[in-house]
Order: sequence, then C-alpha cells, then structure tokens
Amino acid sequence: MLLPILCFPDPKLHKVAKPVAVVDDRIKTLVANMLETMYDAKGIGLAATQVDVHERVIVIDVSEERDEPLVLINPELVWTSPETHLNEEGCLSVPGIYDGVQRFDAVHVRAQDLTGTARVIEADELLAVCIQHEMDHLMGKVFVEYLSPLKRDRIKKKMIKAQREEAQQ
Ligand code: K2U
Ligand code: ZN
Repeated sequence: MLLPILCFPDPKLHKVAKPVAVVDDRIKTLVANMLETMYDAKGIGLAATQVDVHERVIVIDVSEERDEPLVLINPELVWTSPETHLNEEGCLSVPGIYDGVQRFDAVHVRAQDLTGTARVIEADELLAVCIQHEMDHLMGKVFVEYLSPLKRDRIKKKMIKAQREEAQQ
C-alpha cells in the first residue's frame, strides 16, 4: 500500500532511525510498501524515515527499467572514496527543490538484505549518490541542510506556503 511521505520542514524528518533487530514479516511488509511508494512517486530511493518509520531501512532502484530494487537494512559505510563531486539532488520530501550537494564519488556499504544476510555493496555514480542521500535520511538529515542558511530558510518558507495552500484546497 502507498505510504504518506513526510514533507520538509516536518520535524519528524530529523528523527534518528534505530537499527532493525530482526528482519521479520513486519520489515518485509514495510519494504514492499516503501518500494510501491517509491515507484509511485517516481523516486530512485526512499528511506523509512521519510514514511515516518524510524528504523534503518532503505530501498533504491536506479535501473532504467525500474525493475532492480535494492534493499539496504542496517546500512553502514565501510569505505568512501577520497574523491568527491558536486551533484544536483532532489528529494521526495522537498518536492520541486533541486540544488548541488558534495558527495563521495564511490562508497562501499555493508547492509543486510531481506533474508537478513549481510553483504558489501560497491557503488559509484548515481547509486553512490543515492545511497549517501538515503543514509542521511536515516540520520535525520535532509539535503537542504547542506545549503546556505539563506537558501534553506527560503525553501522552508516555500514548503510551508505550499502545504498551507494544499490544505486550503
Ligand atoms: O527523497 C529521496 O530520498 C529520493 C531521492 C533520492 C535521490 C536524491 C538525489 C540524488 C539521487 C537520488 C530522489 O527524490 S529520487 C528523484 C530523482 C530521480 C532521478 C535522479 C535524481 C533524483
Ligand atoms: Zn530525500
């Protein structure tokens, strides 16, 4: 089922997610709902924090065909490249806002999959950017926090205005 996505500046987006103790049916249902929600929202990634579940679960699909879902449970960065680059980012929790964020070019992430088996994923390009963006969400961080306070305040006002208008319709 589709899950509502929290919108910045909702304070719940800043909660720190807790590790998943057991990859059980509840987590499997959560992952299925997160994937459905991500595909419906045309996103290439979604963190549990964004659907107001504060546990360390991320779903990603950067494939062209939108048919290669990646599930990261209790992800942890085990290696980051020395090189970083600036990348234009968007966020399903900050609709309509795109701006540059500095990210590692490549990362290695250790995470459990839906069977609970841990493995290391070596990522570069868009997948590396997406993983870093989603892992920030689990730490309660939204990409607009990397921007200047001036830009961030402008975005906050814009989002509040948009949400107010939406409520009035
Ligand atoms: O809100 C989210 O976490 C989904 C993000 C994931 C993402 C952000 C920046 C860069 C890569 C991934 C996006 O809203 S998904 C939308 C999107 C689609 C293609 C390219 C960039 C962003
Ligand atoms: Zn996001």
